[in-house]
This record gives sequence, C-alpha cells and structure tokens, in this order.
Amino acid sequence: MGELLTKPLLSIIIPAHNEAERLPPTLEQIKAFLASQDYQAEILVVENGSSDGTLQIAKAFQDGMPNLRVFSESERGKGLAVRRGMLEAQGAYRFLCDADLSMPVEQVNRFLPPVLTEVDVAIGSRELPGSRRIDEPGYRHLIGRIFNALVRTLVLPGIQDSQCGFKCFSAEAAEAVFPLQTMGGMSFDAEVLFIARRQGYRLQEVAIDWYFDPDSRVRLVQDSLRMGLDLLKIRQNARQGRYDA
Ligand SMILES: Nc1nc2c(ncn2[C@@H]2O[C@H](COP(=O)(O)OP(=O)(O)O)[C@@H](O)[C@H]2O)c(=O)[nH]1
Ligand SMILES: [Mg+2]
Repeated sequence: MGELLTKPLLSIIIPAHNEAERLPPTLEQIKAFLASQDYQAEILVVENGSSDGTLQIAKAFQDGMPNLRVFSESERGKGLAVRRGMLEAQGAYRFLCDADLSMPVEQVNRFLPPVLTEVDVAIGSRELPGSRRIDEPGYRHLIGRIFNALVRTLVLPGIQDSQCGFKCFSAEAAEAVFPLQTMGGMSFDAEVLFIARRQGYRLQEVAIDWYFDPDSRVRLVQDSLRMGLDLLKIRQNARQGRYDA
C-alpha cells in the first residue's frame, strides 16, 4: 500500500535533522492542506544524523499518511538529504520545504501551474516587492544581504535570495541538476541554482511570506565562512568542467 496509481503532480521534500519537535506539526499542516487540493502529492522526509528520534517519529506518521515516504542518510548535511529526496521523488514538480514550515504551506501553489508557468526552477524569495519577512532580527537580515551580495557577484547574478528553504524544480530540471551536485552541506542551494542556470533552465524567484524561526541548525559564523569558500569552489568546479553533463 501507499503507492499512488499515477505519478503525483507534486513531491514535497523535507530535509530533517533533529526535527522531533518541528516535524509533527509540519506534517499535520501539509496533510490538511493537501486534503483540500485537487492534485495528487507525495511527501518525502529525508533524515540524517539525528539524535532525537526524528526518524522514528517520521515513520510513525506513515500510518496516517499513505503518501509519506521516509529516507535516512548516514552522513550529515542538508545538501545530501535534499539531493536524495529530489532524486527519489516521482512528482512532476519537486518542492524543497524546510521542516519548520517558515513559509505558509498554501503558498506552495504559487510555484505550480496555473499560477506559475514556463519556469523550470522556482525560487522562494524573501526579497521581492511582494515578499514579507516576519519577525526577523535586523542583524540576521544584514548578514543574509551581505552573503547574497557575494552570491550575486560570484555565482548567481540577479538572484536576490538563493538561501531560502523553499524551491521547486521540474522533474526534468531535478534529474539533470542534482546528479551533478557536489556539495553536501548548506552551500548546495547556490550550487544547484548555478548548475540549473548553466544548463539553460529557466530560473525565477517567487515572492513568499516568511516567518523567522530562531531555532536553527545553521551555525552562523562557521557555516557562513564555509559557504563563502564554497562559492569560490563553485566557480572552480565550473572552470574544471565538473558541471557539464
Ligand atoms: N537531513 C538534514 N536536514 C538538515 C540538516 N541541517 C539542516 N537541515 C534541515 O534544513 C532545514 C532548515 O534548517 P533550519 O535550522 O530551519 O535553518 P535556517 O532556517 O536557515 O535557520 C530544516 O528542515 C532542517 O532540519 C542536515 O544535516 N540533514
Ligand atoms: Mg528555519
């Protein structure tokens, strides 16, 4: 049981590391939302390295959610988890969704036809005129803007927000891009967007509402430095032809 008769329109991919608290309400909200939609969907939770029972909690939800699939990777890293989910997914559209659901779930329809068409990679953005950022401390926003200036200068001209945890790939784009991803950690967003653009896929930012959640798996200083170096690494990889299919 649990197999859908036809391929789903939408796959929702949730990377989860130590999400025992935040995952259950997120799954409940997604379940309620999908029940009111007229398309088929599946949910994929990809856990790795948790010490708080996240994996068991996710599996326990499968009884009440036949369209929930749960995976576990041995090595830590958000990028590794997202790649696994994107390549396991069956949906025509594959939506990356942070476990904290800091974007209201119903806004997922902004990434799908009929609202959005002729886009291969839709990027949830907190920086467009229609975006709203709720409760974010000023210093966090500032750090994000400095990082984005680096991202735009080094790898993704024109993209105002590459780091938000809500992005939607067409099946074709996901299957072309994720096998070429080399970064298993937090820098994967910039890398996969760079690869997608390089391969000629159409990228577009989509305005969302985003609620700041102080509970974070990101280590601000350590991860920011690492990500800065990874931007240079993306350019080097590109020069060396590592992103050529
Ligand atoms: N599978 C997996 N998910 C991770 C890892 N690190 C972070 N995540 C997930 O990435 C998402 C964003 O994390 P969060 O802590 O909210 O980051 P922030 O919003 O940028 O502060 C959440 O769903 C986390 O569980 C990891 O090592 N493995
Ligand atoms: Mg978060």
